[in-house]
Amino acid sequence: MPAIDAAPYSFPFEPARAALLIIDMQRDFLEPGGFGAALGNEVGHLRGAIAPTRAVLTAARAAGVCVIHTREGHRPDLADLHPAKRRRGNHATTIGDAGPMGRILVRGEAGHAIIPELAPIEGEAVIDKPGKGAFYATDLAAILAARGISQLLIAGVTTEVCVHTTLREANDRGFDCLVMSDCTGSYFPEFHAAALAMVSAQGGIFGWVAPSAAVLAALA
Ligand code: C5J
Repeated sequence: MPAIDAAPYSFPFEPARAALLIIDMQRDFLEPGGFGAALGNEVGHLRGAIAPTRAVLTAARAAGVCVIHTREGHRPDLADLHPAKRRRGNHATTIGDAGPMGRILVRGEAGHAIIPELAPIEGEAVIDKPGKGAFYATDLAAILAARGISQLLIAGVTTEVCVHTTLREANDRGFDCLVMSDCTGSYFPEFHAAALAMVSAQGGIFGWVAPSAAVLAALA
């Protein structure tokens, strides 16, 4: 079994029971003019996660490891958008409003798409989620169960929001989760560091953390 060198101890990787889960690597979060920018964030902070995630994605595909992508966003009629989520922050431009990449965080709009560098290919599930966690109001749990997946290798943005929410949901559902430190990113570098530290603290209370190099070594 190709163990992955991780914190707080080595991850017992089982490729046939693992999925690479890439969270919300969408134009709305990573490019100017999207949801992240509308909240006042510097989107450039997230772009460092793209190249390492692409390397892991390429290696996972070559190794035959299941790949699943998620996208945060809402139906065009916003029927699945809690008013509280829309109101939150009291920003001038918010979810459903028009922006340079179409309506913000709305399914089917240009900004909702996964960035071209990490675009899904045939056979890879894409989970559309209305919340921060990928299990809430989605069929992710059913898809993982049908494929016999019990381990998640997690990449994506942002570390302390959708990555952490999904990780916590997965942990409570019995999945072993490994978060890749350089394949995740936050608009706030200090939140990124703290969020990663929270995962592996206390003997791995939420799971494991490793750099992509360790995962690539195990996939090779
Ligand atoms: C946020 C996410 N930050 N994908 N979404 O609103 O982390």
